[in-house]
Amino acid sequence: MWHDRPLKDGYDVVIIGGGAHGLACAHYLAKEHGVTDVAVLDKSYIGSGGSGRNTAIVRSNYLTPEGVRFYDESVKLYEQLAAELEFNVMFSQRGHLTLAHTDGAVRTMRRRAEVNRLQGVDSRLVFPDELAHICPQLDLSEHPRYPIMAALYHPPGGIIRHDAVVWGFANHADRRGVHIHQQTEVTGVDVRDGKVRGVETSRGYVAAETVLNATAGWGSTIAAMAGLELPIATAPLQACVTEPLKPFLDVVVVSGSLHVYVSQSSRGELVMGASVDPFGSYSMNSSLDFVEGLAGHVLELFPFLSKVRILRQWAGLCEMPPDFSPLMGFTPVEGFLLDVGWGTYGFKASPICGKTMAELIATNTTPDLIYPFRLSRFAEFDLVGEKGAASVGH
Ligand code: PYC
Repeated sequence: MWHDRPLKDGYDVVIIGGGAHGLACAHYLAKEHGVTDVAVLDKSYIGSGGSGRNTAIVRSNYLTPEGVRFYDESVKLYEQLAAELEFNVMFSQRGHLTLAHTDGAVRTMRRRAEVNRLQGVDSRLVFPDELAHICPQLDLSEHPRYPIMAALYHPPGGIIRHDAVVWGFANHADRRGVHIHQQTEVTGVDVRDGKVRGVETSRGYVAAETVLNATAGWGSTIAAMAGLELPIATAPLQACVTEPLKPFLDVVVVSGSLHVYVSQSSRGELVMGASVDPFGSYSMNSSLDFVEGLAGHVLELFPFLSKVRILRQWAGLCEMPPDFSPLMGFTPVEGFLLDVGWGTYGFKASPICGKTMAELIATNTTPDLIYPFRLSRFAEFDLVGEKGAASVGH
C-alpha cells in the first residue's frame, strides 16, 4: 500500500501527523497541485491516533452555516472517495438520528434543521410516529426516565470504514511520490526570524519550507514547539464495541442528553461512545466507569440489549477549542500551518481538510470555506459556536 523510503534531509512540505487529515492533505497536494516533495511524519504507525480511534460517523447536520457548508463538502467528497482512491471505504449512508428528550433539545434540533435546510442539507425534525418507522428498535414509550420527544433526522449521515480511508489516502499519496515516515516523532520545530525552517525528529533534522501541524491530541504540544500557545485543551474520549449481533440497526442513533451514540458495524458489532472524560488528560486508558455509565444510557434507548457483552474498549484524544470549531490555516509563524482542534468532529472532516489545506499550501491563500476557522478569530471576537452540534455533552 505504501513504501518505506529513506528520510531525506529536506522537503518542500512536512506534514506532522499520519492520520486521515495529514494523508488527505498529502494526497490532494500531489494530485491537484503537483506538489510531491512532501513528507508525512508519524510518531507511531499511520492511523494510530484519532483516525483509528473514532466511531466512524460521517454527517453534516451542524448548527452554524459555516459548519454545515464545510462538513457538507466533506460528505460529498466521502461519497466519491471509494472511486477516487480505488479502494472500498465502505461508506454506508444509512441515516443519522439525533434524539431530543427535552423541550430545549427539540428547539435546538429545530434550529439545526432550519440551518441545514437553508444550506441545502437534507435534515428535518421527526416525531415518534415517524421515528417508529425509521428506527422501530428504539423504546419510544413513556417508560424511560427521559422519553424521546423528537429527533433530527439526517438521511445522508452514516458510517464508514475509517482504516480504509487512511490506507486509501496513504496509498494514493505514496503512488504520487509522497514519503510516509512512520515511527518518526517530531521533537522540535525550528523557527528562526519568525519563519519555520524545519523540524527536529527522532531520526534527525528535516528542513522544510512549510510545516503543517495535523495532529489530534498533540496539536497544542507541537504548536508550543513553534512558540505558539493555542486556545485548546486535550481530553480523552472513550468508545467500545459489543460482541457481533445479527444486523438489526440500520441508522446511527445519537442522544446528546443521554450522552450516547450507537451504530452497528458491518461486522455486526455495536459501536458505542459517550462524552469526553470530564478532565483534561493525555491518557488513553479505558475505564470501568465509562462502560457502566454508557451501558445504562444505551439500555434506556434499547432495553432488549441487556444481555449483550462488551467485546473491547479504547480511548483517543480530543482537543477542544472554546467555540468547538477547529483551528485551520496560517499562524503568526510564517510557513507553520494548523489543522488542529477538532474536538469530537475530526474524522468526518478529513477529506475536505486535506483538500482545503492543500489548496492553502499550494496557493498561499486561505480558501473561503475554511476562513471562519482561522486562528485569528479569537483575537477578532469572531467565534463559530458549534457546541450545539456535538453528538454528546462535553
Ligand atoms: O460528532 O458525530 C459526531 C461524533 C460521534 C462521536 C464523536 N463525535
